[in-house]
Amino acid sequence: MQAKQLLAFPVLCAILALTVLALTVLGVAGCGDSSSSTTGESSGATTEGATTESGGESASGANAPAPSGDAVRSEKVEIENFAYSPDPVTIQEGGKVIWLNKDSVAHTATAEDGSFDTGTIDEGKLKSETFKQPGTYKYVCSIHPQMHGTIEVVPAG
Ligand SMILES: [Cu+2]
Repeated sequence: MQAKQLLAFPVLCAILALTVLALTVLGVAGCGDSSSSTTGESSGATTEGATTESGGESASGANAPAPSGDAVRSEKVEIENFAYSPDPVTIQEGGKVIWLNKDSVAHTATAEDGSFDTGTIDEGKLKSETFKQPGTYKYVCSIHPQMHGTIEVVPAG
């Protein structure tokens, strides 16, 4: 009789302990699921930010000037916010300047001495001029005369 009771008690305790353990494990597993999915989301956002940064670096690298100090055969001038950029520009004789209008209004590149005139350059459009004679060419926008630019044409060689 006594022996039976002694045996039954630890068995009952063991069953209770296992039940508590099982519930605890289930509870922990549930918490673990929700917290791990949250971690996944935040690490995804971090990756996006890093991608944007590296994209910016490569874009600025593409805009870097050529390492050579020699005058170039052609130069692109962007027109933005009623200004020519870069300004002044230097090209070789026989080279050309290409203007790109990034404004939403039309502009021109018109020589002060009348030696060249691109005519109207509409929004998003390109116009180019070739310069055969070395010299300094000052130009304006015939629509907005306050806009000024300069082209230096140097002898080839
Ligand atoms: Cu203009």
